[in-house]
Amino acid sequence: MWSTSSRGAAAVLFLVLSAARAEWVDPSILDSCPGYNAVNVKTSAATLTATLVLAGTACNVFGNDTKTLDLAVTYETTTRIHLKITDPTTTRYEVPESVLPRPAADASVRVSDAQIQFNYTTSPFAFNVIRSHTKEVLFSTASHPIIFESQFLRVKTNLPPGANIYGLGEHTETFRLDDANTTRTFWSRDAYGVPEGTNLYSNHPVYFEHRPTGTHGVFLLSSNGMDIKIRNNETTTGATTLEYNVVGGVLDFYFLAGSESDPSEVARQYAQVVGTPAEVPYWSFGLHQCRFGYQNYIDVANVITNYSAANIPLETMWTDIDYMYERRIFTNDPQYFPTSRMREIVSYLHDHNQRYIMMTDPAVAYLPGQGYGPYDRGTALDVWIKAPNGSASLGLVWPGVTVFPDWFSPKIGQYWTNEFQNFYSPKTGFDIDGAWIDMNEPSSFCDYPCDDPFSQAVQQDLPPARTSSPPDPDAPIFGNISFVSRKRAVPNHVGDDLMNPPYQIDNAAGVLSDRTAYANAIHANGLVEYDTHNIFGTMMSVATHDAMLARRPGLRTFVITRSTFAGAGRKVGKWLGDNFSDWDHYRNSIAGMLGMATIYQIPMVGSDICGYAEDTTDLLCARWAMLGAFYPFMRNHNSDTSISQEFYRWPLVAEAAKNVLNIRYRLMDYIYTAFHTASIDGTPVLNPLWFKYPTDSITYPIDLQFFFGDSILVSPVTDENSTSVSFYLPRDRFYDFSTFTPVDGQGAEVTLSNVDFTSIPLHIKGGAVLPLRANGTMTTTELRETDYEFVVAPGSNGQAVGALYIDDGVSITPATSTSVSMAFSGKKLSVSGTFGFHTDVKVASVLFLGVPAAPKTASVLGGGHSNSKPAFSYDASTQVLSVSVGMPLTGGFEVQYQ
Ligand code: MIG
Repeated sequence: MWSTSSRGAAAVLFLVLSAARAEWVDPSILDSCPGYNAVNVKTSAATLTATLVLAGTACNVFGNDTKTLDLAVTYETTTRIHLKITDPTTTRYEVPESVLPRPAADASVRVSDAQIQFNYTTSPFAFNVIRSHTKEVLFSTASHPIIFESQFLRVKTNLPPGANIYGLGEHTETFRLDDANTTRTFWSRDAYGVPEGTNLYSNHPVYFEHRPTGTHGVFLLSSNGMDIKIRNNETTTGATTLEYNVVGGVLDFYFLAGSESDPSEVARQYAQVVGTPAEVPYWSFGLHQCRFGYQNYIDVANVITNYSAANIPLETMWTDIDYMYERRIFTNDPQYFPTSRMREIVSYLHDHNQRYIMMTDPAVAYLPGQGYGPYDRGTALDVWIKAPNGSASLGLVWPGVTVFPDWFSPKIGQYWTNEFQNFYSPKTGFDIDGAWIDMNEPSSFCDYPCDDPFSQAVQQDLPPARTSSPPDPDAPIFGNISFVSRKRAVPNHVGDDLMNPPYQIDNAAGVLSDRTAYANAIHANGLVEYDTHNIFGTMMSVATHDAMLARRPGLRTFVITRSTFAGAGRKVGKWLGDNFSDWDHYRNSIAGMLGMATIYQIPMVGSDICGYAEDTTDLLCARWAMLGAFYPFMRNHNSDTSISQEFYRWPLVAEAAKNVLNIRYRLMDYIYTAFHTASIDGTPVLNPLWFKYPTDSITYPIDLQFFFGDSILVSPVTDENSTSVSFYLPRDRFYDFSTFTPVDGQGAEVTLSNVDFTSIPLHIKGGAVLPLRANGTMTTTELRETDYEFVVAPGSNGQAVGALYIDDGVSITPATSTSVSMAFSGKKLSVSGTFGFHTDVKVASVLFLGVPAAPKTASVLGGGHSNSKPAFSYDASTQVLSVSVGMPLTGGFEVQYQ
């Protein structure tokens, strides 16, 4: 039920401040602002509305306090409360529905059934969100008045001491944020080196808070610049708190109940708000090779050749901006990357079931009257972001002075798709299989104030000259949618200072407009970059997804972006940007990836394997190849000034890569199935340990181990040049993946001191049936023709379950598919499901793990393929029983032993 208590007006200190241009304000000053009283409270069914009236003398900290506000609270589902506070007198910016469609509310929700409850006091207005069952307070603004000014919004909640907070990325912090002193700033930034403690490329203002009693989530749907501060040293109370300081928009919160027992539930609930991830093509799980600095088409061809010579399966070759003519998008250098030779390379790849991807940047070279089609066509369609005076807003990027596409322009879909179709034409151009989009924070090299990008361009000598002469043009190779933004009123920014807002967020780049598009730049629909900066990358992502889809209708797209906002995973994957080739970045790639895959619903994610900037080493690269095999998106990439680091460059690294790619490829249907499930309901494809052991508090900070899918525990060696690793094995049944031998976790650290540089510790969590593919193929196309080996790894209760989803691997809506469930108990594996997808592939064998004694008999039961005496073998030292099965995937079957 709606519950309220009236605490009477709190005695507060009224402090009137001049609108200070301060970055730092004593929290007690904000806490002594008057806040609001709730009047006119109305409830109907699952919705509460009220008017909030400023409860005293305005404190006007960073502008004028808004006198009256509208509050609307809706129980949208039994697990989700939506709370919005807006200004009824003016249209303030909100993230457009075209960028993030809002979920519908379930009209039949009864407040009494909700798993979380909204409680409030009226004077002053404060609210709590509590877990209905346990009455725990999950979020509470009590004693922290809400502040609502034109360019400053503040909401603050108490947290339990030692709160376990995850999310609020993109960041390079530990996966569990430091509750003592974390400031997370949200303002997309080209964050070379991905430094800790700074704002990075992407913005996901959502956190999950975990307690032994449950996990819940809080999402502030805002793309405005903000700081979110977590502190545990409140001066007066010593309390732990989380505080939002936002420079615009409205207060638009989603509170997610999560669950008392299964942390992954909150991930699914978040997916109900921002959408589930796009299904990716099967081939995209193969190995990707890239670098900045392939000098010419011969380099590209050689890398492809060398991978195959080294017998390392290369699925997808990439080309960075090197291919461009003078670094202009939608052009190629006719001498270094001539169209005809590049078309040969792409045909070669396609003939060998391999793929090709090229980079596209957002910024378009500003070259009026010089015959540069992409600029001329965009100008004709009027699709550039504008400066306040109506001219195109200029930046400075790779090709020199640039304009930026306006993703809100009504013609932008037409423009972008047309450029993609022309340049990436299968018939006459570059027939790419996926797209890579970069610099979409958007990044500019122009230092603020960027009054004269032309002079800065001269100083920076852009584009840089080629350093080698062009190759022989005949050299032998291989010798060896557009956005439909709903009409909405232009947000009212009268009187606002967009360039220098009174509250300055902690943007590591400096002022809001430094090295990016100006905050006062205007979109076709009247929105300003001040509000939409953080969604630029996501809008480019959607436009690129649409363009790729137009090239290949009906086929899943594969787009990898650098900048994302909440919901981007519906369309694209993401790489974690410019890390360094060092052990720190190797380690913290796990936390970065877990954020994207587990919390933000962008599971197609990975870091640059072996490191991007500076020089890698063979030992680092070997370790990283192996860790990277458990990134959903597995790509080796580095910078133009770094030494070459393709896996074949060192015998040791080649061997490590081969070993681990073999494992990854065997697991490919397992992870593909996990992605399919994720695309339906948002179940995470990677799991931090605490997701699986939510009451084991030792797991809460662990971010050097993780589960790939539900059941493969990855525990990489984490120390420089070391061959030993201590990692945590929860109290549970595991199996060593390399031998399939049972290992009983004791809820303690295990030390392995003999991990050579070509192996990585992996364990299967008991309770799983894994559908493994066969060993040793060079492409995913071949892999899909190999038989399955089902591995039954029972949990401590003797039971195991698994799933296998198969389809054509490329269609958005496959004509047929197969969904198999595997269940093991009492010495019997039962396989059932629907078997629509035609394949000649069989389940060749079933391995039963942890079988304590040799069985006397085995049998296979399944229609015409039953076999009462299948061949089987048992290894007492590993306790593995292997049964020959030879079952086609046309119907259910059973395999048992006695
Ligand atoms: O200013 O395209 O993060 O992966 O190699 C650097 C060149 C631009 C940044 C990307 C990186 C890419 C590089 N790009």
